[in-house]
Amino acid sequence: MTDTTTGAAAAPNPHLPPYAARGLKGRILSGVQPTGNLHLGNYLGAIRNFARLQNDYECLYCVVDQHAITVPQDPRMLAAQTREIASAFLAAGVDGTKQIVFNQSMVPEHAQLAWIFNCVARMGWMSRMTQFKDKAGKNSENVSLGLYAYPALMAADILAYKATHVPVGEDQKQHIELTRDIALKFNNDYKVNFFPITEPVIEGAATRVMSLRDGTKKMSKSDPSDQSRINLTDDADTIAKKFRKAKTDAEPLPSDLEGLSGRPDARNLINVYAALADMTPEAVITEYAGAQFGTFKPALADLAVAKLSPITIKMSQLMQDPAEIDRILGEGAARADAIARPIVDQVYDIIGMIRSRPF
Ligand code: AQP
Repeated sequence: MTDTTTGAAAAPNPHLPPYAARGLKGRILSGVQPTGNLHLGNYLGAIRNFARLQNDYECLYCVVDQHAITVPQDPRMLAAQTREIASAFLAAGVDGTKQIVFNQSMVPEHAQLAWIFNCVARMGWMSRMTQFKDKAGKNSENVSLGLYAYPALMAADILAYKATHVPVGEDQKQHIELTRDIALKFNNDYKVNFFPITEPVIEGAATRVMSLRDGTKKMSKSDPSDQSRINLTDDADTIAKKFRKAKTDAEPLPSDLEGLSGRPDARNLINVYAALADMTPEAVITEYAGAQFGTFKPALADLAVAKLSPITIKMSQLMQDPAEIDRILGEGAARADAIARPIVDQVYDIIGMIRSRPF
């Protein structure tokens, strides 16, 4: 930066966050759970946007392994799945040398701040979280305390970095609203203007990709039916077969979006096509007006294979070198920690907890 009157290099403004001084719009934090079966919904709802946003924001992309253990995980699988998610970030175009890619448990400030937020968030707020109700179902007495407190840890993931924006799918909107409530309550309780009020970034034509077996249910890693989702590790034949077998009705495609009302399975496939082709759903329906699914599904399968195959291939190349992935995660964690540590130290100071450690 130069001073326009003197031509001399201007002194950096000490009050600006470092990303603002670099001309960036804000700081992003987003995470994905290493719970296996990374799918098209995770890609279109979140991971694809990670790479798209990286030129305008300082980005931290996190494999949230502490969230994963809110439900039982096989220890042998957790590490492999953590590496798989990190590979997906990189294969989808995230630049691991410029952006920060790491796993949550390597940065202790997430858990430290989560405890504080457990004491800020109210029971009533947590009880209203629809994801908890969906996941706990009728079994709420037997699920882990961690599953209930999950949104407070998610708020900590975001606010440990004072992140300004969080790219997520539609299903996470309520958790971001809770993060905003926690930030506001902390600021009010301690009479500080410390945490930012984070904005969700919910972008694209497929912010809520639905199951291929039931267009009223979210596509999900934990759905017992593998036919319900396109996994990022599926090969071209499997992708084509899954789209061919996707549940639809017997009607041809309508000529406008209104004609899709009451047809959730058809609506889902149109949205997925639109997102993959970077078109609007209106443009897709205009192109395929009157077409039978026998025509539309193979076109969708071809498009999905063309878009996903390069990512799948890159992911499997990256996963052949687990030591390199671990190196990237470790380096990312050190950079993440350098941002989070002073922020969480300030939080302890605001609360009145003594910080006199000699290290
Ligand atoms: N179906 C979806 N459509 C669009 N976006 C989605 N996301 C998840 N499912 C869809 C987005 O993907 C990111 C990572 O999600 P996650 O793994 O942290 O947790 P989740 O939302 O609970 O995803 P799953 O696939 O449904 O996992 P399970 O079955 O383990 O609960 C988030 O940004 C999410 O919005």
